[in-house]
Parts: sequence; C-alpha cells; structure tokens
Amino acid sequence: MQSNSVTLMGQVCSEDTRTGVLVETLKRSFLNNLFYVQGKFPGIATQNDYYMALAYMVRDRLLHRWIGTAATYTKQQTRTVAYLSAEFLMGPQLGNNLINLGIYDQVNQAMSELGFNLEDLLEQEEEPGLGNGGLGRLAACYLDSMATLGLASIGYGIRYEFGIFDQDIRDGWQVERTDKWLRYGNPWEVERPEWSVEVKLGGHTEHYVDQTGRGRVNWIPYEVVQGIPFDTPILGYRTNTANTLRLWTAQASESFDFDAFNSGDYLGAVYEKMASENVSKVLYPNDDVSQGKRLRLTQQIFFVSCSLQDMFRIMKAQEIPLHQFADKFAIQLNDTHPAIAVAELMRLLIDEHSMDWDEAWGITQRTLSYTNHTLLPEALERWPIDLFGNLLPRHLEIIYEINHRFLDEVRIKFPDDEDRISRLSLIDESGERYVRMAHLACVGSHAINGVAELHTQLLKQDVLRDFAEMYPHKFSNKTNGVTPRRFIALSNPPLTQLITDKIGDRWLTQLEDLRQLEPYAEDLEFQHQWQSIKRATKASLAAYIYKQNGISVNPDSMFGIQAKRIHEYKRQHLNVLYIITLYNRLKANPDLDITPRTFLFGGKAAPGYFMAKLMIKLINSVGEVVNRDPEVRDRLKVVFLKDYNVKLAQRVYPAADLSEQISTAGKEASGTGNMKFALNGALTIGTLDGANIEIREEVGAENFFLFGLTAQEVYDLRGQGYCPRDYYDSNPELKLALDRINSGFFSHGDTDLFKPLTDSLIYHDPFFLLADYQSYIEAQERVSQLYQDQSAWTRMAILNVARMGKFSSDRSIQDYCDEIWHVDPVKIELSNNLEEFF
Ligand code: OAK
Repeated sequence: MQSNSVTLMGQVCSEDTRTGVLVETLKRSFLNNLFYVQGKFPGIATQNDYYMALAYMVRDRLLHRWIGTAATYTKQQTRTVAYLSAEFLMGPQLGNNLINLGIYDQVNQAMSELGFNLEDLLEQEEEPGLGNGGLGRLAACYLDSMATLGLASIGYGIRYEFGIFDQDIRDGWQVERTDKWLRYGNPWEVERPEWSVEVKLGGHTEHYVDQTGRGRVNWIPYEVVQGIPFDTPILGYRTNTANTLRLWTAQASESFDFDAFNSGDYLGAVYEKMASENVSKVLYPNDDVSQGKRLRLTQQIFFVSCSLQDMFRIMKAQEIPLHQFADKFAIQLNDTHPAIAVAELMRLLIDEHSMDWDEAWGITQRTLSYTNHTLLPEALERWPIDLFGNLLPRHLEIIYEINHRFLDEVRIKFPDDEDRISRLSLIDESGERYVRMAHLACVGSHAINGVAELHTQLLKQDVLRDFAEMYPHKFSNKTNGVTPRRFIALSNPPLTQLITDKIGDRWLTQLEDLRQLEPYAEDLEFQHQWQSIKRATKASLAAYIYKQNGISVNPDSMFGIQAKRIHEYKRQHLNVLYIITLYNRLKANPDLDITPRTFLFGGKAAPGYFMAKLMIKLINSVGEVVNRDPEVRDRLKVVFLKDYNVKLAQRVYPAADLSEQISTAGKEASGTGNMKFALNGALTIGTLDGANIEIREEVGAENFFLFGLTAQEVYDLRGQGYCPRDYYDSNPELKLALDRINSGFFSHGDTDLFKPLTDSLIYHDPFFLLADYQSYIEAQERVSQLYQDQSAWTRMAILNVARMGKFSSDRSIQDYCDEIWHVDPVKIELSNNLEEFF
C-alpha cells in the first residue's frame, strides 16, 4: 500500500490501492483485481476478465462512499425516499460510475499505459436491461438525480434473471432472444442473504377473536417464496452520496420445502423450488399494456412485500417506533405495478403488528404517493377477482374494507349518485369483476401525479376525473426529466467539452446554466465547432451502421431519428409514409433537388403485438427497396437499428439532426427521448403531445417544427365521426403512398402482407395518421428547407440546447421533494479511517 494523499473534490484521500485515484494507484489496483479476483494473467485473460478487473477497481471506490453513506443514514435516522418500481432500466454502469466519481480521465490514462483502450472495455459490459422503455429509464434517471442531490433513497425492484429480450432482425422481422445478462457475472451487485424475507401466496384466511376481544386474521398461505436482496450502489455525480438499488431475487423458501423433503417426495420438492424461482425469472416485455397474468401479479406482490418488510426491518434496526413509519419513509409508486403496496402495508401494520385500522390507514396514506405514466386504457391494470382472491386472499379482504369505507366517504360528498359510486369503486362490476389497481393507488396515496402538464390535465379531465373531483388536493404535475450526466457527459464528451469551455462545468448539476450558451448561437466560430462535433458523431454512428447493417450512409445527409418502443400511437408508420412520399417524388422526377436524408429507426415491439411487428417489417421492407434503387442515388437511406437499448441510445442521441416525436396528440404521457435528443442538439419535429409542448414552450415556437391536430381537435374529430378514407381519397400523394404499399412493391409482389396495416389506416385509423399526414409532410418540407442553411440550422440547434435546462431530472426530483416527499439533502463526509466505523 502507498501512503501518499491526494485531494479530490476538496477532500483529502489517502492513496491506498482500494480507494486511491492516482494513475499509478489505479494501474496497481486493476492488476491486483486481475490476478486476485479474476485469477488470470494477461496470457490467458479474456476481454471480459479485463472488464471485470476494471469494474472491481471502480467498485471499491464506490463502496468506500457507499459505506460512509449508509453509516451516516443509520446514525442520523434519515428520512428516506423508497422508489418502488417493477422496472429499472439502468444501462451500463462502468462509464457512468467513472463520470460520477470524476476519474474518467485518470482511468483512461491508466488503461492506455497498460495497453488497453478504455472504450473497448466499456463496450464489453452487458447492460442490465431490467425495463421496457420510458418508465424504467425514468426510474434510473431519478436514482441518479436523488444521489446527486444528496437525498437518502432506495430503489426497490426485481432482479429479473432475463431482462428485456434481445432483438434480432431476420428477413425484416423482429425475432426475440433471451437476455442472459448475468451470464458472465455482475460485478456491481452485492448479495445480502442475511436480509432475506418471506412472502406468502395463496391459501385462505381464518378469522378469530383474541384474548383481548380484538378481531384478528390468520392467513394460511398455500406457498411461501423467499426474497433475497441484491444491492447495487448508486453514486451521485461528484458527491460522496452513494444510495442503493435493492433488487429481489425469488428462491424457494426452505421452511416450505421441508415437509416435502422429509416425506420423501424429493422431486416434488425440487419442482416446487423451481416454480418459486420463476417469480423473478423474466421481465414482462409489454410497454403501455397490461397482460393480466397470474405470474405478473405474483411478481408485484413479491417485490412490494419484500420491500415493505425491508423497511420494517430498517425501522427496527434504527429503533424507530412503527407509528413513525410515514416520517421515516416516503414511498413513491412508479405507476400501478407496485400499487398492491396499499393493501400490503395495511396487512403488515394490522395483522403482523397489531395496529388498529384507522392508525394504519393514516400511515398508509401519508406514506404513499402514486405516479401515473399512461393514458392508454389497455395499460390500466385490473385483475379478475377470482385470480386476485386466489393468490392474495387476505389482500382482497382488505381491499373490500378499504372500498367500503371509501365509498361511504363518496356518498357523503356526492349523495344519491350511484353512477359515480360504481365508477369510483375499487371493484369494477360492469361485467366480470375486477380489482382496479389505479383506483387502489389513488385512494391509498396522499399525492397523485402525471408526468407532463398535458398528461396531468388529461388525467384530471378524463381517466381519473372522478378522483380529481373527489380529492382535488391530491393531484399535481411533475414533468419528467433526464440525467444530463449519462445523456450528455458520458454519451457526448466532445459536446460536453465544448459547452464547458464556454460556460464552465456547473451546468452538469445546474442545467439552467445552459442559458449562457444563447449568445454563442450567432457566433460563427462556435457554430463551426458545433457542426464539426455533430459531423464526427454522425460519422461514428455511420461506421456502426455499416458494421451492423452493411448499409453505408452519408454523414452529410440529415439524420432524422425515431428511437422508442414500436407502437401504433407513436406512429413510426407516419414517418414511413413520408419516406415513401419522398421516394415517389424522386421516382416521378429523378432530378428533383431534395435534401439528402437518412431515416433511422430503433425500438422493440412487444412480442405479442402483431401490428407493431408488422411496422418493423414495413420499415425494413421499404428500406430494402429505397436503399438499393439506383435512381435514388443515395439521397434517401432507411435504416432499422436492431436491439435498441441504453448502450445504443447513447450512440444515437448525439448523432441526430432531427428528432421525430410524432405521437397522436393526447397519447404520449410525456416522452423522455424527446428531451435526450434536444439536449444533444437535435431539432424536434413533433405534435403538441406530452412534454413536446413544454419543450416547445422553452425553446420557442420558432425553433420547433410543429404539426398535427391538438389533443382537443383529435377528441372533437373522433366525436364527429372520423373518416380516414376521405383523406385517402382526396390526397393524391397519400393515396399513392398507401397504394404503393398495397401493390406489393415493397414486398416482392405480396399484396397481402401489409394489408392489416393499410386497412387499419384507411378504414379505422385509431391514431389519426391520415388526418395528420399533410401537416406532417409540410413540416418535413420546412425541415428540409432549413437544413439547406447550415448556419441557420446550427443557430437553432444551439438555442434548443441552451433552453433545455428545465428537463434535467434534478429539477423533476426537486419538485417531488418540495411538493410530495418533503425530504432534505444529507451531507456525507468521506472517511478514510475504517476503524472509525467501530
Ligand atoms: C409502461 C407500462 C405501463 C404504463 C406505462 C408505461 C410507460 O413506459 N409509460 C411511459 O412512461 C414514460 C415515463 O413517464 C413517459 O415518458 C412515456 O410517455 C410513457 O409512455
């Protein structure tokens, strides 16, 4: 060990191999890990061994801060945010940790002195894809911001053995492969078997009266599953705060198999064990839609019960009395996936800790708050009563009791309004009976929020209208945000450097500072530097595309990118209609002077969502024809980037000129890709939907390519009887585009292949593509025009970035803190003396 000291972020650190940050120390520490952790030497080590050695080196430096943080929280009994989410789409950890630790450059140098390329080692990491899209990635951004702001927080979720599937493209179709992300081990997690808990499932309840005359309930489960926590440190940006992401793995409970083993039914016991372990086996790959499967409800109660029991354990360890639960924890429900927490917290307080109903209910409501993330009716979770009662008999009783008391309250506020009662009830009794999870979340929480202004307004007017009338004070808006650390500092180092050179580096934690870039928007020298960075990131994406797809794209063409889950409401096929329109124009007039364009798509379709899969096939089929047509002369290219994930997203955002945010108004709750593109200097073509509206307000209407109907206009048009066929009949270019698809031109003569899509558009068009088509085409023309004037384009891009300060997840989290959680930051001192902990 070396004993010299260095100063890092204003603190003196001793330079030992486990925590030191000098290049020499880092090299030694890396080699130690290679030899003594991986058990390899350079002659036989694989690229993965090198990655692991580096990851463990970084992990030591994280743990140093993690321990200090945990010790401070324990000592100060800090009020803590518990963020409950079925998904955390974390993305690769190594690069982000280097950025947050502030040792990226030192490590880069250490690696290169040892003959390694840091970029290659970063590439080696298999990302934890424990989420589908927006909701899971938002949870990850929020963890980063909570740590950066110095707030005590724990993310609670599920450690899926298989995360979101890997996407392959075969013959233009999506093919799913299992995501074996744990195959080579996960250096970022620490298993904590000593904090395992048990979760009861199935069986029945028995009611009795105890010696004191109090009614009690005994739940006799059919099975018990054990939850084992795995902890990942979440370090804030340039702080000593390292919070925890605690993910639960399911294992058979030993107490449960005991009988079967003893009675000689060895195989039966092993089978039960396997069944239990299925609980955390795989992430449901649906975005914005609920599947209603028993295993999914089991996952929900599993992670919620584990997490609540963990909070009870923490209370006990810190000797905090249970009646102070709501003072110790603020629990945020990330959509309704953890909404069973309302009933589970009541059950734990009443059945297991003998609290009376009213006190338990007060604690539950004061502790919980609920974020809604979608307006799509198919995403609203409801569980058939039989399924629910079979799996969670005690919770169903509690829900009935909550409902009974709640509906009495409704009757007092709105007498003689039985329609309202049936609309508000936690139980849907209009046909087959269901438990309505959003209703449970609304009743059991003290705060309910949407994720963008329009979304919150529509929630109040429409989906949750009766609740907004019942509890107006509970509702507020919290517009989403994204972390500028991962989505600029890590993903776009040249742009980060350029900005920092002009305005200093405070903007990475005070994103509003970007405003100081405004004066440079007109500066030709600055514009030039800006353009060359954009050109270089595009060239690098072009190289990736060539390697992946074998398609060569021109970095000087305009890169328009639509990267998000594939969904009809997100309207990737509207983008395709524009591509076909341009293509048709070129075929009719091969010398037409157009702005050369590269159309890029990325995103996964839910495996059971036929139309979305057909949309992927359409994109690829159109690409195949357009990319090869010599008459196009490379002026149009269409590329589908397979397996869009966080790692790929980090390549994609910096390389975009144009960000496609073209959902039907009133359908996209917020969107966060829109923010990441804009922060990286893309201009947006978009509808007045979700956070687009607020982005446009911030950057200025003149710096945003707006098109399409408003949410109100969509609503009115639907009410009047929308007839998409009229648009088809009266718009020759639209008709030609759709006819081209139907003619088999893009499908080797097969006239049936895309019929489900085109018929849906011409005869139903639930997402109003045809109504918005002409407006979209005209907006695209304005885009092409402006791109011809590179200086004007760049000026606008700089202004966009300069005005994006609002969309930092730090701002979102501050809003949650001020208005919902009421938690304050805690300062963490870094100690180098381990003996201090004793
Ligand atoms: C996923 C499953 C069920 C309900 C909602 C989702 C989801 O991902 N919603 C998305 O959440 C994002 C974060 O708030 C929003 O930006 C997206 O608009 C929304 O679709």
